[in-house]
Amino acid sequence: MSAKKNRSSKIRTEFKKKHQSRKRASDLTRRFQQDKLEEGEFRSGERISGKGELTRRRTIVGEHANESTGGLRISMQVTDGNTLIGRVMRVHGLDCVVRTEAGREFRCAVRQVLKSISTEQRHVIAAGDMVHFRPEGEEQGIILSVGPRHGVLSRTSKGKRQILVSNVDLVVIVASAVDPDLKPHLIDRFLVTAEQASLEPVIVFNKVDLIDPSELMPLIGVYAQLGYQTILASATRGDGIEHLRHLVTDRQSVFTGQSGVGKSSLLNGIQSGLGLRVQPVSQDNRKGKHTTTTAELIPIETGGYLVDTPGIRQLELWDVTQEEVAGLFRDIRPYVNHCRFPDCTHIHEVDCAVREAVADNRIDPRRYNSFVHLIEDPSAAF
Ligand SMILES: Nc1nc2c(ncn2[C@@H]2O[C@H](COP(=O)(O)OP(=O)(O)O)[C@@H](O)[C@H]2O)c(=O)[nH]1
Ligand SMILES: [Mg+2]
Ligand SMILES: [Zn+2]
Repeated sequence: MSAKKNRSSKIRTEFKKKHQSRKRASDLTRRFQQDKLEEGEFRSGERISGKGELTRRRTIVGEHANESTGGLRISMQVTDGNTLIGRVMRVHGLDCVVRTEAGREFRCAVRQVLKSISTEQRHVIAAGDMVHFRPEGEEQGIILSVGPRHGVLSRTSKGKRQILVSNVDLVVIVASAVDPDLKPHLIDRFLVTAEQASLEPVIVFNKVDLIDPSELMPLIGVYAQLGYQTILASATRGDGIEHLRHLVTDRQSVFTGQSGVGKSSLLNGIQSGLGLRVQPVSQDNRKGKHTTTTAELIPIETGGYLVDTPGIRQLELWDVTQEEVAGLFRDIRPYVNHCRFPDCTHIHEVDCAVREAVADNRIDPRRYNSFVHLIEDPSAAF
């Protein structure tokens, strides 16, 4: 196992040394993205990168790769050497805006063949996707293929799965200590969403300038014990901004949380000059009227992307079934197989190991309450 791992990382290192030594050292995202592509269906294709964007380049790692991933399909499409790789910043209907690693943006349409492949999904392309495209002029292009996805946030709408954003590395759950009041139940909901998508969450408690931070310690203690990273922040005073910036650099991060908690303020703090609109808490009653329902990526100057989800109120509990919920609470999960009834809901049954653990304080009663709320009202509005 470990020998295999070592071997592949060695291959990758040699590859970087040999072929990427001219790249800037700060260019981790790009390297990361290329590694991703090499592992997926782009593997055996010709890869285009580097200074002259349209120069052809062979993917060295491909020689070491096994052939089981079906990369041939792609290589046929890129033989003219006139293709680029980019990341989808946002989707507008059947068009989308794709950004290359050099920062050029192209408005791209989706190739007909790809459209017809898309039977399961409403859109074959989602924000965050890595795509291969053929430029048509300076600002337009045609998407030929979509790279493998990880970190997908999706929801089912009218019986169809809609991918909101793909290739997410981090979910930043923003809560405010006050104004609006701290709602730990809401944090727990977002945690469930992150767990379900297997995404790393970090919990930010913003507006700590308005409270005595020691008030938050019991709550933070519970989350820390579950292994969740927490940050105390104040967008106005600057607390926690450096830490956050460090976390999001070279990754694709989704910020989520109730409106008014300071998401835009934090994002503006992370990237000066971003200029997202900050709204007084009380004026936020007209949610999502004129906005789209898709996500939008914002490039970070130091590398990485922030994902803004303007028309999406919050990360909701997409595609989480009721039976699944207990397993998505890290503290409840260990007990679910010890209940008397295999289909125990952990709410009212006798001999319920979960309820016993709550009674003994082995599970935090407040967390259990969140669980019950979530089961009883999965789509509760906040
Ligand atoms: N006191 C204080 N106010 C903040 C802080 N962060 C944001 N705010 C205020 O909270 C309100 C909502 O901020 P905004 O960034 O628009 O929240 P969003 O809806 O989550 O994007 C604005 O009036 C901000 O000035 C903070 O750390 N401390
Ligand atoms: Mg905002
Ligand atoms: Zn039970």
